[in-house]
Amino acid sequence: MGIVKDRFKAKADAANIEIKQLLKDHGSKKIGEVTLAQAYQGMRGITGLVTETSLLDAQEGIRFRGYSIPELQEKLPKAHNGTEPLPEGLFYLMLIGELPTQEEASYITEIFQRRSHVPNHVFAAIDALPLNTHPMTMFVVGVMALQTESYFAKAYSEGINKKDYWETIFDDTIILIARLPRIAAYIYRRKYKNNEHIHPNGLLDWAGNFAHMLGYDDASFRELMRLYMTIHADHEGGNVSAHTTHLVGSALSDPYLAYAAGMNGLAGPLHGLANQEVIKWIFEMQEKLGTDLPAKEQIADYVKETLNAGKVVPGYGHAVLRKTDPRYTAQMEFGKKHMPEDKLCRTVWNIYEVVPPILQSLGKIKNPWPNVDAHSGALLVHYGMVEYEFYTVLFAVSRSLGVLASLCWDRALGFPLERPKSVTTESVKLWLEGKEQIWE
Ligand code: CMX
Repeated sequence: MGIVKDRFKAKADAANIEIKQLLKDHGSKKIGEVTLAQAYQGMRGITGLVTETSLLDAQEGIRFRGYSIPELQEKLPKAHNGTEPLPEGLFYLMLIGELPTQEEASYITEIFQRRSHVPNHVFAAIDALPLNTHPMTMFVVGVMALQTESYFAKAYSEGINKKDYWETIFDDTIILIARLPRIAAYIYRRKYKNNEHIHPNGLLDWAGNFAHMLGYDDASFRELMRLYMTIHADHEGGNVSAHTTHLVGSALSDPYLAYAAGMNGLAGPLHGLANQEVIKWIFEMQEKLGTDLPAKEQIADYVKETLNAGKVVPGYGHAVLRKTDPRYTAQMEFGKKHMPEDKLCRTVWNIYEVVPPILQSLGKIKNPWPNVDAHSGALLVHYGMVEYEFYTVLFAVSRSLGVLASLCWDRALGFPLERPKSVTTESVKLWLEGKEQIWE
């Protein structure tokens, strides 16, 4: 892990000096205010975290270290004969803050390959679960079983100096990311493919090898996995999976514990599980209407039915974004390039025309536009991956790149235990009557 680890250390040392000075000069400056509504309603818009790897703009979407998704598609290294970015390159960018060369991305590929061996007890832990267990539960159980390997937990129990925390966090991060595709593919093959497993191909890149182990060797599916693993990797720090990983990591829980906690959050239907919900919802619509290419009017009626039943339209809306998610657009472009006539993709594009005005007409939804999850499933179904309960595991493998690169930064910058203040409604009422102060 030498070169990248040394570079990370040099960047972190420089950042530490800069941040120390910044806090000395400006530490008491106010970064925002908190309203009572924000305290009660999901803390939307409160700036209270530092996450170095990416930044989300409500209008423009995500930028990773300053680069938008189209820019990453252009500038990040590609696989041989490929046109989509290598997620290893994005990981390097998030970790080091600079675009990697082709050699630097290959170096990450190589260290992931060398560290990818998964110990048998992890498979045994997954095998102990009934086959009808949700794949995300299997995945988190697999990650938790792998926690026996944590260098950080071992070093901490042996009394490591706090200035060295980052080093074993870094080692755990690399090893965990390297092993996740094998764990995820094992779950897929166990649950859906008669427990027939496929050996890793040591000549392939991280996402290409993942596609191979899942059992999809089509060159364009590998390209899809490279794009998928890149665009799902990070979405700044406040989303449930990133924030949870950061929060749990702040207790000095090791990367296995922190990442598993974050992925339990990703498994919620308002977050990453929405990708399975989208396809489930479309399949149910197709069945109900008896067609695999419903007309726009039929889609509109089905959307209204969903809303009238008190359910959300999955894949639409966002807590921060206020325009179409560029991750949706990147996938739509992939679909138009590789499968323009695919009926499910065409349905997804028709839904895009139908849903926003309906949501807008309700008058309460802040963002009627599609998010990343509105599109991903249709591309997977095209290649034959119809087992939609598995989709959030793909999201989880990708998300490891961002939340674990961030965790390395958290420890390298010496971020302390996270502990915001909470209040009770009783104390709020007393405060409103002027009888009690509710902040320190
Ligand atoms: N369908 C129906 N109603 C929706 C909606 C949707 N797609 N999106 C928002 N709303 C509703 C909210 O439930 C809320 O209703 P109430 O006031 O009755 O409680 C109201 O509109 C206002 O919500 P908001 O401020 O616009 O959105 P939030 O920040 O509260 O929620 C999100 C954001 C993503 C949870 C929400 O848009 C949603 O539930 N979307 C569907 C699920 C989804 O696609 N999640 C994936 C997000 C991306 C990801 O994390 O992977």
